[in-house]
Amino acid sequence: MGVFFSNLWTRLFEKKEMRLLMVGLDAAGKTTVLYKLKLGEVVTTIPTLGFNVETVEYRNISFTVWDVGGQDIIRRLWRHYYQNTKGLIFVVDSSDRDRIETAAEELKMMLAEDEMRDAVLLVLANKQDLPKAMAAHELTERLGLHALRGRQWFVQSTCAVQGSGLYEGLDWLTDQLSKR
Ligand SMILES: Nc1nc2c(ncn2[C@@H]2O[C@H](COP(=O)(O)OP(=O)(O)O)[C@@H](O)[C@H]2O)c(=O)[nH]1
Ligand SMILES: [Mg+2]
Repeated sequence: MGVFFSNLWTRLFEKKEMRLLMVGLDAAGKTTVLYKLKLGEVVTTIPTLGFNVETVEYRNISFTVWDVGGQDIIRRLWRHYYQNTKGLIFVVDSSDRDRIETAAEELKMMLAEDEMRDAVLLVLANKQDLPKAMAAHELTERLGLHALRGRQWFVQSTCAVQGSGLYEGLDWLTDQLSKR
């Protein structure tokens, strides 16, 4: 899979350093996505108690990953990572109907951040292999994506454990970013 991505991202190599954030509720599948991409060494840092950040540097692109949700005191620390964000990847466990509203609220809060103003949004509708998974169109509705104004967004169905859909999702994202 790594080969696919190196081809995909040659388009962006000319450009300067960019940061992609990948967030979502815990257990959505973010860490699985990160490892499946095989971009490089995943570094886990714990800047403060209970707040794990995973990063991968790949050429001029840095991936920064953490779990959203939880206490406001931790929330404030996230801002440090928002700077220069070009793309937000929001990972959802499509089978987790109990927490889809929480996920929607978290997404809304992230997008309201000033530094996220120009970021394109890729939603990974993950765990599509599970029987009760919500389809992309239902997630689109539950996340309120049609109500977003002035935002480029896309929902990609994925199964991170198999790696399916990841390439397509990131292809969309890099397409959007290379157009800029
Ligand atoms: N069935 C299924 N399980 C998945 C998928 N993606 C991740 N998981 C599982 O969900 C759990 C949480 O994944 P993880 O990547 O740790 O989530 P994170 O908390 O968002 O980093 C793990 O047991 C994964 O194996 C998927 O597409 N389908
Ligand atoms: Mg994780």
